[in-house]
Amino acid sequence: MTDIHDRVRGAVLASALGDAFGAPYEGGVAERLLWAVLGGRSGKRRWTDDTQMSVDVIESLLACKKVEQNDLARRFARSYRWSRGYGPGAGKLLKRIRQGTSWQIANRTVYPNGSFGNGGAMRAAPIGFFYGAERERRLVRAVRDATVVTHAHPAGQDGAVVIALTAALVCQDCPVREILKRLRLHIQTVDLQNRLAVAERLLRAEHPVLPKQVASELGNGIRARDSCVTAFSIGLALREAPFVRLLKYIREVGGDTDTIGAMAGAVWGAACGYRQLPEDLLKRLEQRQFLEELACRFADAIVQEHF
Ligand code: F2R
Ligand code: MG
Ligand code: MG
Repeated sequence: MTDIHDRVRGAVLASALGDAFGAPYEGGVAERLLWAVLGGRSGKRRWTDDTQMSVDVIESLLACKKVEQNDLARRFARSYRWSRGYGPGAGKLLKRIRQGTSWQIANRTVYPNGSFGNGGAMRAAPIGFFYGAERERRLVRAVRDATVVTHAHPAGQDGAVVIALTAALVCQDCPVREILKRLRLHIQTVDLQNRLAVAERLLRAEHPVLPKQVASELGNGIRARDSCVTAFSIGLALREAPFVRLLKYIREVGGDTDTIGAMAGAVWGAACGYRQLPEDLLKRLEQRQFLEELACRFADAIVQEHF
């Protein structure tokens, strides 16, 4: 088993764990109650739209060997179930695609300027691994192509670039300073650029930064600008800490905990690999075997393609 294989597998599983263990803490009282009912049915930790859409992306990449927008749209629409807790706009958009509207029209019908939610970023890390950081511009183009299917707004796409490029660079043990430099070259929106500047300051801080400070300075909300750099920063800051500490930190940051967990989990997994994941958490993950097999096939394909 190569190092890269372990890291890709680790990132896919850590992202699913971050989603499933973050989900019970997402949102307000009503959302938590609903999730307690839905999530408690199988006796396992149930994952949400974040993992479902990541599965769709991985299966599409394995089938098409590249980002193929029509295939992604079909898979996203086919997999949609309200009970996985999709974003409100995303749910409407996917139902329209299922009814026959093309994604090029559907992606601007709910919000005429496109969605700037974090739903494109939460599923972006696999694209980073698949394309690899060696050909950075090709990677960024592929991420934007995959994201625009549901998130036409540039901020939704910038969030996805932050997560995918970071995951790919972390896989190569790229230093944080260099990751920030590379991200700045590709991020188009002022909001995300500003968030990166704040993250750089926090990552350089001499003392550990408290979760509350991360939430107030980088955000913890459902919009890409309020969660993607947050997850980036947490994943990098805690990449040498045990996975359970990452989960605890994310709970304390609060807000969109499943998605911050999924994105920070992918960054953490790319740094630490599968072997560092706690078995007792994996045992409690819904459809563990299915996710493990998929992650393994995906890692096989990446190793064959790049190495
Ligand atoms: N659905 C959830 N969580 C339920 C909690 C909802 C919460 N009370 C709330 O609405 O704040 N989680 C899942 O959704 C997130 C991913 O969402 P995605 O796929 O980006 O969906 P959507 O609907 O396109 O965007 C999310 C929200 O962002 C705002 N928004 C986006 N674009 C906008 C625009 N152009 N103009 C105005 N608002 C825009 C809206 O409030 C959207 O509902 C993940 O957290 C996933 O776990
Ligand atoms: Mg979710
Ligand atoms: Mg979420």
